[in-house]
Amino acid sequence: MKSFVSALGVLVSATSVVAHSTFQEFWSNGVDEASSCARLPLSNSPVTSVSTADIVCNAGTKPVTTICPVTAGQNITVEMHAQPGDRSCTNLAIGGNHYGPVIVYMGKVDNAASGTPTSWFKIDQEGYSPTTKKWGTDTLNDNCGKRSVKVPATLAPGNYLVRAEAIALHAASSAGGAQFYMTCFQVNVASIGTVNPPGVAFPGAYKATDPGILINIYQASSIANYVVPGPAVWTG
Ligand SMILES: *[C@@H]1O[C@H](CO)[C@@H](O)[C@H](O)[C@H]1NC(C)=O
Ligand SMILES: [Cu+2]
Repeated sequence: MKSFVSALGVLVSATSVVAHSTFQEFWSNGVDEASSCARLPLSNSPVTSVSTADIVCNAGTKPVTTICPVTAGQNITVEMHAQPGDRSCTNLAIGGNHYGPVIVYMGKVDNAASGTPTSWFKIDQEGYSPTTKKWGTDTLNDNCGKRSVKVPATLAPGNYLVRAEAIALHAASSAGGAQFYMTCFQVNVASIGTVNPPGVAFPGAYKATDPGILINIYQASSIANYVVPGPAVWTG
């Protein structure tokens, strides 16, 4: 019995680690840039405080010098997986009932290899659809962890960080229970556009009590009109 219990303990802790995930890879208009311009987090553990610096680009990242080329009006793709370096489509991108929205932000910066934006605008989001009963994270899992987003055509050229985020809400019915998984990618946008859209600050954009962050997702009535946290999407 004792060995059964300890084996169960190992199984349970292994499962909860497997459920954690990281946005790891980046594609520019269909070209696989792998993790070359990703500020990879040191672990796949979530950030749970919306008010610390960790909410910007995760809790400690590996420095990287590459800046991926991006063209305004074309698509970029962010790719999430559970384990570092594992791009297998047979493993869920984010499992363990880690349901929630998937959001992509960009922020302008002088040098994407060293700087961190003070202002972020949202270019894409998927919350919950009562019709399909799918969360953004379900769609990620349906697409082997990939989500493609159009970089607005009117965006001004220059260095930016792309901030890809999944928020797991399986334990979000108490404050501090939501789990934030984000990675920042270093990019340079080529563009004939001129727009510098208004943005929000991290920390600051989210509150622990936002309706999309403090929520019981097991109650159909509370997710029927799910409100994704942060500002409105800017599409250019
Ligand atoms: C490009 O991104 C948009 C979302 O901004 C998406 O609807 C579209 O399917 C993407 N196109 C491709 C080819 O992935
Ligand atoms: Cu988790």
